[in-house]
Amino acid sequence: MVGRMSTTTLAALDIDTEYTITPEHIARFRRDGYIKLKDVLSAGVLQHYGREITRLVLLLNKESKPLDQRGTYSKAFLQVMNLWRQSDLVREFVFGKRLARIATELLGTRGVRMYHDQALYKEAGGGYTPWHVDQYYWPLETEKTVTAWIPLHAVPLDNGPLSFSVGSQRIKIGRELEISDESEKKIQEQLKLSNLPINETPYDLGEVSFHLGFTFHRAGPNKLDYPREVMTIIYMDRDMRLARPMNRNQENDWKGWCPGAQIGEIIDTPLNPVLFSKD
Ligand SMILES: O=C(O)CCC(=O)C(=O)O
Repeated sequence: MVGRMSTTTLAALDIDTEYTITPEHIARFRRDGYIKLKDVLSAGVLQHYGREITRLVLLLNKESKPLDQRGTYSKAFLQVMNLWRQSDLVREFVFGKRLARIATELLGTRGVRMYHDQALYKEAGGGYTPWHVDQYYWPLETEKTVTAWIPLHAVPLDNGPLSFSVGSQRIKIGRELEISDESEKKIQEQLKLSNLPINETPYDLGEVSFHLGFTFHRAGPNKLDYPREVMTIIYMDRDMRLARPMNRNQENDWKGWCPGAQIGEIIDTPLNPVLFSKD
């Protein structure tokens, strides 16, 4: 009886087994620049690790102003980064093979490394997240990067789910804009001209999305009276090399997320462990 119970518990906390990625998933991800996958993580996993992630977000976030006294960026979410370095339990979650294998399959690489993780909690009444591309911030040589956006609960439309401009990873506009009212306005205008569809849909419990570093995305405000709790893991090709920074944010990212890496060399620092490898 005890044996059976512990097997059930272990199954409920599965973060390592393979999630089947089909050629159709890969083709869709590469065409659209993102994919939303259902039933990736169980309710048990999300509750078990989510409790610890929430504890750390409340403990470590540095926001002290009320929402109505903040700018657009800090109204959008409480942001706490590299939680894997703060807690063995979060490290276990972030080092899980299930998500890292999906990232590897979607990118078509030999494996993936950690760029960094971050929790993004949109508070009750929190503002929208402006249109942007992530790779504006990253001093990386290629486009082989993917973010797993992992809601810790179901996210209805009024809770601020992530939305995507479908196929926008191919459009070379707005890549020089940091997250701001300006990026929201200018990118919105450009995307309208491009006539690309927008995917803004709720997330079911256990659903996870994966988006490329150059796919345009945003999130609506949280109109509900409870926070939108999301963990993210940013994966990069395990053979990714450091590029010469092109802006102040990329300089800061180099210092923060891959200190000691050398321009033109593979980013193989203690902060960038390989999370999944095919060999
Ligand atoms: O969670 C959000 O509101 C924005 C998330 C985002 O931009 C990202 O994960 O790249």
